[in-house]
Amino acid sequence: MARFSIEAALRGLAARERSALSRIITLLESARADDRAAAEIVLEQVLALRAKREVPAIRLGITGPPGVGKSTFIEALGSHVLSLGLRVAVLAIDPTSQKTGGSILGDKTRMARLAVEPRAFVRPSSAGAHLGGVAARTREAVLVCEAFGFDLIIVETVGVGQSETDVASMVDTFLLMALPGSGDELQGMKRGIMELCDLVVVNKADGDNVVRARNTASDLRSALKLFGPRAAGFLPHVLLASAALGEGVAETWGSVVSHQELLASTGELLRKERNERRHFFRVLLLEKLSASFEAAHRAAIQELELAVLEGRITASGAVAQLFASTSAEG
Ligand SMILES: Nc1nc2c(ncn2[C@@H]2O[C@H](COP(=O)(O)OP(=O)(O)O)[C@@H](O)[C@H]2O)c(=O)[nH]1
Ligand SMILES: [Mg+2]
Repeated sequence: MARFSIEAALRGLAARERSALSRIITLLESARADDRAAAEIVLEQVLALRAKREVPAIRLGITGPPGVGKSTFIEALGSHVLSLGLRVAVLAIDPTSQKTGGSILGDKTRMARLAVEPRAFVRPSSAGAHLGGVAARTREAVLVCEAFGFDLIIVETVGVGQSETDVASMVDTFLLMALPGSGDELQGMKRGIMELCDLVVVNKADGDNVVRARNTASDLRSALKLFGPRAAGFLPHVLLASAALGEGVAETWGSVVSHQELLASTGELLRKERNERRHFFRVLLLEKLSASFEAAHRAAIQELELAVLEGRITASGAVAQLFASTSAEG
């Protein structure tokens, strides 16, 4: 990265300059040791700036299979929120984008208005192989967006693997997007996601799909009832939408706001925030611990890894041996 003036970037952030925001997020994403050191200084200031907010940002996670219309829907929802005079940021995690190289470009055109609007900010990041690492970086990017003063921060993630659990833990409201489909397809929907979500939007409820979408919505309502209400007796809303036609978008925003109000009035928002802080601390601690342990015992780790590869020792035996030898050193 080019020489980075921490002070200039922080001044820019406080003055709500999007270029400063981009530079800070790029710094946070860097794996270089000296960038990481600078990132820690920046994060301290970011947390201080964030703590000065009078009204917290609404943090909304959106997940769903590729092609369900997440990006199109975010453009519509974001535009609606902008029309209410609010500021919106979009952080998109796409583990598939590194392979195809196409989806980031696609997102730029699908979020054309948000990409140019001064009160909006769109940041795609390619998760690649290090999904865990990207989740930690996204968590930090959310903090920076909160410090910047966005009213709504959307984290878009593809519904694959662990990313949705991570994203659910860093947002207040978790929205699942589904396609109109048969009951069989819904059966295949991962139970874990159904348990995590606060809101379901059946998208593409347009043209020939309208009846199918209505049936899907009622199937989903029955399925969600089986899981029982969330904390505070909240049963996830199931809404129909057409991101392409801009239908169901204002209603979805209404549901997000009422979910947020419920979380605030029951103390759940505060509890989430505390859990989130602890989780974040643990994630950073683990990251640091594993990096410094690895650096201190690289040779021994490599030797044992080879023994594991060749079947000379079991994985758990190797870990036990490593810890026995390293703790003997003191
Ligand atoms: N008919 C219809 N098509 C849609 C709708 N929303 C998105 N699409 C189309 O579905 C495709 C995938 O959309 P995209 O937003 O990229 O999906 P993502 O992968 O979930 O982000 C695009 O060709 C969109 O134009 C909708 O509400 N109705
Ligand atoms: Mg997308």
